[in-house]
Amino acid sequence: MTREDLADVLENIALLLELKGENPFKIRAYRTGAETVMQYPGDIVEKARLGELEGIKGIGDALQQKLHELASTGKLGFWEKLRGEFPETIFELFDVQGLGPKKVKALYEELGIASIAALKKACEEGRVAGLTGFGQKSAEKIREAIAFLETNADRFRLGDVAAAVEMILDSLKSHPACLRAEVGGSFRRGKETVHDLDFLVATGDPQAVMDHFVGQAWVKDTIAHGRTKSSIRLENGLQCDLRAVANDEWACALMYFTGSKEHNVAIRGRANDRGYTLNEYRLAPREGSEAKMPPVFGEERDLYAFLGLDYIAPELRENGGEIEAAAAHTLPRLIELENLRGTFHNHTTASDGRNTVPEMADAARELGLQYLGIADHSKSSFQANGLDETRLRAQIAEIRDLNRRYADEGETFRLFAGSEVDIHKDGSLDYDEELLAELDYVVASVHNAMTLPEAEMTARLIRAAESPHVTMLGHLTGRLLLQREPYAVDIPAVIEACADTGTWIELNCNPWRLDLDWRWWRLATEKGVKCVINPDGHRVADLHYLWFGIKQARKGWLTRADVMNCLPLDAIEEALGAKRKRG
Ligand code: DGT
Ligand code: CA
Ligand code: CA
Ligand code: ZN
Repeated sequence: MTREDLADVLENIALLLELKGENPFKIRAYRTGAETVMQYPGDIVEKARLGELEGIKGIGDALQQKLHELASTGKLGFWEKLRGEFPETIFELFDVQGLGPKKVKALYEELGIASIAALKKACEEGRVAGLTGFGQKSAEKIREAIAFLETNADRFRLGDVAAAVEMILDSLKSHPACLRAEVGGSFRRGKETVHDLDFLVATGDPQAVMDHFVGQAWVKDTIAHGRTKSSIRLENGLQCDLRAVANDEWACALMYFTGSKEHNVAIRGRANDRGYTLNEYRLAPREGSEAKMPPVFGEERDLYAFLGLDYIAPELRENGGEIEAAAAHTLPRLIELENLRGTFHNHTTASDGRNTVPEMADAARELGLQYLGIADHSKSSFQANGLDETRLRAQIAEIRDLNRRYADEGETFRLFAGSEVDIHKDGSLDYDEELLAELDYVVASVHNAMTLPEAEMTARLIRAAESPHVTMLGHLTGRLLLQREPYAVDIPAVIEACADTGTWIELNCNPWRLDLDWRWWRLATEKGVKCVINPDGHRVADLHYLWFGIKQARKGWLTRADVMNCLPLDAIEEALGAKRKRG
């Protein structure tokens, strides 16, 4: 039992009680309990197991008993009984965007719908549109949401597989017969979502490494178990392939299994033009060609060099011009994690974050950053406990105080007082000019009215960019990977407006967002728009999201010069004020 397991059960109880139409206070108690379990600073699982939850705010008597039963026995009678009253598949319905408990309840009670398959059928047969509170338009929305789920059903967010990659690589490298191990495929290329993981080892004893790979505790199913190829499935459904090659095949194999397929095809064409065949194991003279035998390639770099190319970083291997640039020696020197000097979009306990300003600051200092921007939610984001004017002014004062203390202590670290300010439907901002002017910077974001028509949404974002106080636009398209499509917005037009006004665009590194998408950054930098890599951190651990952001930035061909938060402290201070100076 983990903290997440306990919280999940409480959350799911709340959902089912809602379907049963139970007392809202009781439902609220389970939700609060789940949140408390997630946030509790100590070992809550152990406390629950020992029955020592008394006195913890947010966990009432009834919940204490249940958590104790769950943590000590791994089961909860109440929960087993409750879930027995519903078909197991009913939870699927909560994954459909736009379906909350009220709608699920109506679908279940009125139409007996308890699975996505049944819901889809009912939509097609026009039964959903006829239901009170639904109508033609909402039935159409549900159909679209189901289609979206179906196309994403077998993919995983980068952030949801990174820990598994590390775990499996460590395990492979720990085997004595493993000479080298690496992850390839879409994960190595830093794609925002992946279908499966592709591991590669160099070894003189492939069978031993394969046996080791399929024999680990985390293997739920073994899909294939051969001498040089195996596939397993993890508990969460993620498939992991492993290939074993000889050490002198490593470079060709790693390039092949990293892909992309389109990159491989183009590289193979280039080899072919030079009289060679290239496959997943080796480069060899084509039959009948005059080409001489190539040397053994130790690293991918040597293989690229043999074909007249500079080394191409995995993130660029999408056949988007990287091969031509490598041939012309014009590849950019891509940004690296070490280049970041600070970040700007971070939340604290003042709005919906989990850590205080000083805690976030300490975590940033520990990461070696020179500055940290605090940008809590603004007042309209009441669901995220957004700050009203009084609270924001108090926070600005707190930040100024902390900065004085750092200065007194001879620390060069600095906090910046910002805000993630809601952009209203008409493009106006959530605070008045006077307060905005007191802030060091503003991240302007859309958090409501996300379904505006494209022209209105575009005008809304452009108007925000035109404010002299808006330093940067936050999570520009609002997408949630595998869950919510981007807003309808004319991205090139917004990029153009940002270029005209000197507004920066955020690359939000929260693994659910990774927004703006890497495919747009080459256009943005071409237009002269600057990027800011922000974790959208809600707790200290989230600062590590920066790693995902760097991956996306590299996929977008960004260099340190394109990214504002690579600037050292003195330069960033000036840059933050530049737009207001333009007037
Ligand atoms: P994914 O798993 O859908 O997120 O994307 P990838 O790129 O990881 O694709 P995957 O797992 O099917 O294959 C891993 C790599 O193996 C792929 O990036 C390139 C290489 N590969 C797979 N199939 C082919 C193929 O038919 N032709 C070529 N040239 N390469 C292939
Ligand atoms: Ca893959
Ligand atoms: Ca694969
Ligand atoms: Zn936001």
